[in-house]
Amino acid sequence: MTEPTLEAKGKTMTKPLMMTLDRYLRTRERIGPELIVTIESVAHAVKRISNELARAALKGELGYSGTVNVHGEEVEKLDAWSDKVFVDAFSAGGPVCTLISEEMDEPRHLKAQCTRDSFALLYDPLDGSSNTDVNGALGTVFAVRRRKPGHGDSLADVLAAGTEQIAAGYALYGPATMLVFTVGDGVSAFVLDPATGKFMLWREKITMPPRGKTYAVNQANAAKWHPGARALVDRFTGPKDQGGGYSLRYCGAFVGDFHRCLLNGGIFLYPGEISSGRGSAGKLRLMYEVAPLSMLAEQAGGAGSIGHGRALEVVPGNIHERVPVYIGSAEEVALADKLEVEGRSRS
Ligand code: P6P
Repeated sequence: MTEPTLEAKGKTMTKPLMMTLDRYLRTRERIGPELIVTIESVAHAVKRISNELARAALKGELGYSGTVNVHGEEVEKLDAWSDKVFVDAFSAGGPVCTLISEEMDEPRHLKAQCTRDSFALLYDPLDGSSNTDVNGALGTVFAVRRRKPGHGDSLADVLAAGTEQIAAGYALYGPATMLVFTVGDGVSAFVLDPATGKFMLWREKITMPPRGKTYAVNQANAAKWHPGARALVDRFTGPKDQGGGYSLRYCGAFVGDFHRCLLNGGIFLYPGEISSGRGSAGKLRLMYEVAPLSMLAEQAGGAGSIGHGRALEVVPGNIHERVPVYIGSAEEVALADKLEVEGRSRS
């Protein structure tokens, strides 16, 4: 029996099909047993993080850990704790043999789990963690890639374009905890029912509006951007009859800003900066932030770009490589690319 596809009727939603994540995973031909186990383990880690975030203030678990990560960013207590939740969830057996995390300088090789059909899991356990202490939006981002047989400790097979991802998704910890992912045949969203601890299907085959009304960027950095990025934001803030009239919505968590684009349309951008070192490529990391969300964007009919090319075609030089990012509705991303190219040709 094929389940009726849940159709979104405008913004009002038909009642969820009351289908659990576990059952949904088993109705999809593209999802084999190893990927089912992997996505269910992600969901388990997300539930633990969701529960902890709800109680952290009461338990005195907010604030900084006192350490700095490989990116030079202060590590929140919950960053480190969330990363350990993932390590624990995937070290107890299963098809994942390599963990690559924003919070780990080097990959974690789970050698005992390496077989011919192993996966690498790439993740940011707690995205937007500067929001932790102010009860703001937070997320988890993940991607799954197949490992090539005989990889050993080499990462050559993982350091490939994002088109190699076989699954990608995120959790958004907001008023509700949502899990949104794709395995390459459309984007599905689940909402965690606190009463049962089950992820319930909320929407499937989500399509991103081709154009939105909001843009998301840290505009305080405008003086450091290339001309194309400035021209793009000038367009959004200009007269409505000249393609402007947009509103700025920026929450400090990539996942939260992306989720708004996925459902309502619009664009998130974190441009590169005219400076040396880190700034020249912007802030966001390709392998466990930009590539996973770019897969989702494309699967929903949107786009993910680095300003002069498709983000999913970028081959990383290292696991923590940063890239500029313009992601969201197809029309806004195409405009971003156009203005970026024009800006560079003039400078
Ligand atoms: P800024 C969070 O640290 C993050 O990686 C993204 O989730 C977020 O969009 C961005 O950085 C915010 O950066 O420079 O605006 O604080």
